[in-house]
Amino acid sequence: MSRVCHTKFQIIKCTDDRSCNFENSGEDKLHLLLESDVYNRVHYAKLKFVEAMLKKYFVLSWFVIITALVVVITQWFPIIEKHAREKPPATVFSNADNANVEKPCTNDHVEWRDAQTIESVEIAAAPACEPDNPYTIATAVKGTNNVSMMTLMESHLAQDAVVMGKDLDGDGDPDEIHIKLEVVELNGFSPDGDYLMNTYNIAPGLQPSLWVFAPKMQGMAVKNFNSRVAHPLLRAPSPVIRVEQGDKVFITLENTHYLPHTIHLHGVDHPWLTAAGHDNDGMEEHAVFPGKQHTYEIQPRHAGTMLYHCHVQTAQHFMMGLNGMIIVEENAPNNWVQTFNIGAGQVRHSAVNVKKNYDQEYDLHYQSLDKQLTKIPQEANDPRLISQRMSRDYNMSESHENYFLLNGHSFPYTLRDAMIIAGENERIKLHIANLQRSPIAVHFHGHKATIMAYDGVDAPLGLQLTRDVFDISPAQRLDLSLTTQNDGLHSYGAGLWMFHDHVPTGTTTDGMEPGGNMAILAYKNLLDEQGMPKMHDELFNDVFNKEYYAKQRPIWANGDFANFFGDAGKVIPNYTELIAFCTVIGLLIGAFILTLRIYLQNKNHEKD
Ligand SMILES: [Cu+2]
Repeated sequence: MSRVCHTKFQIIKCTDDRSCNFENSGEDKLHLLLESDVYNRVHYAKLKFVEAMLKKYFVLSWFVIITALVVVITQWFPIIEKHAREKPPATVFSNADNANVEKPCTNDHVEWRDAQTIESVEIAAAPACEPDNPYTIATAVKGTNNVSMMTLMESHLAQDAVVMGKDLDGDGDPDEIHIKLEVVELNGFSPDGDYLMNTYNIAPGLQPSLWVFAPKMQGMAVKNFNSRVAHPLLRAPSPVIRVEQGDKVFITLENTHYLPHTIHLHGVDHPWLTAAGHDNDGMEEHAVFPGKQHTYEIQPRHAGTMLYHCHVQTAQHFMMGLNGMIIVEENAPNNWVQTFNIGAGQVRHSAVNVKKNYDQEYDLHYQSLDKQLTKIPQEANDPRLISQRMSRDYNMSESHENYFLLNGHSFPYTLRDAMIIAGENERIKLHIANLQRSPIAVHFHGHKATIMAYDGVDAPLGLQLTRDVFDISPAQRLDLSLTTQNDGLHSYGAGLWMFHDHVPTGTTTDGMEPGGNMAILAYKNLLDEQGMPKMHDELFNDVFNKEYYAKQRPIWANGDFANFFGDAGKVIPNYTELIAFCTVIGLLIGAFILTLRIYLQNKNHEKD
């Protein structure tokens, strides 16, 4: 297509757009030029103009455009949120998917719950769903050297885990005790595959890596050949150790772990050096290396609730779980104490003087874990890397407490084994130790307990305070007397009374409630035949569910909550606003790209 054009310009030489030269040819000369040529010339002139403008105002113009863009985005971007404020979403009533609900009680060893006598050791009944192994208890009382092979095998303790020696004072109980502890990693990385080994769930689906002291055991660290689940003896917290006042106690740390550790006996009467002049205080400079062992020697003159913990890279190793209670019981005739209380808390064979004054006894170990710290052993398979990440990359001063445990479990698993189970008019002794990073404020619903000892030292009468909240700083211990006498002061009567750390984080798991160290002071008649509290099934369906702690479950998924509130449906956006918004943004981006192209094109022209 062509047409006649009048122009006062004549193309003298034109090889392409960039090399055209024009000269004034006078009014009398008319030339036919193709339309495209005219267009090219006009277009070129325009480009020159734009280029000049861009050069002059490029920064200014884009400052204006970007400012406009920011204004538009900040004004329009929250349209969905704005919409939710103006017009809340519809309610969705959905039946929760209960496919992942765990059985609240696994009933693995129902027979362990009964009161029984093994090897002439009287073991109290443990009504909770997951009782401790009574054979381990009997062996921990009598010593691995004083029980039958059958009991020893059932106890799963190693032959030299608790060896009882001579009765030095002739009062009918052994006074020379040899204890062996190992160090075990739970939920650690396996070099054999992409999975965790010695798994131990603190709550449904939650497997943070933990290090614990464990009594030296026989056999496999897992349940069986086909399982990666840790043997029940290997669990959090590190076991409570009980010895008698005046006993000569030898605690040997056999370091079965890949990093160096020690045992520091916090608050326990012990000389700085052993009889042979070796370290006895467990400081870092005397670390026990992997594969090595060291024996600490104590002969405590003072009874009370004390602690033991690792003192190598203390902050990290402590928070990984290498801490426990050591309780020195008052000296008494025929006082065979339960050397290990592994796990649940209830002392099923109390010392003589405790039995005289109390109906029951519990050890309550409060502990917290940092999600980041407890992930480190799962992300590397090299002790140097793990150490480097824990002590250099990880910053303890920026640490968090994400999981809160009572006796090694978070709610709802605390309902399986960490309940206090009471009858009416009982007197119960509680040993509470705060082994978490922050202070705790333990509160009992429906009860006021009385402080009997602070940090293992008996409280004088004036300091035997009766309270319903007990503030305990890190590493402190309180011995309490809890009575279930329904007098309106000590107890308000039978119930399923919750007890928990009243610091708001204490009842959460990774920020979600219910969780954390929530447990129940349950009156016996309010437990079902499995030893679980008679609570709404809906609650159990919600929390005995790994989806819940993976934050994949609706907030109110079951029962009355679900029927009343339902779940918030999707917020429907205002489509007109959304389309307009997208169009404007699209145009602005288009304009930017276009001008940038022109700018660059012309820059290239200049170069040529
Ligand atoms: Cu350590």
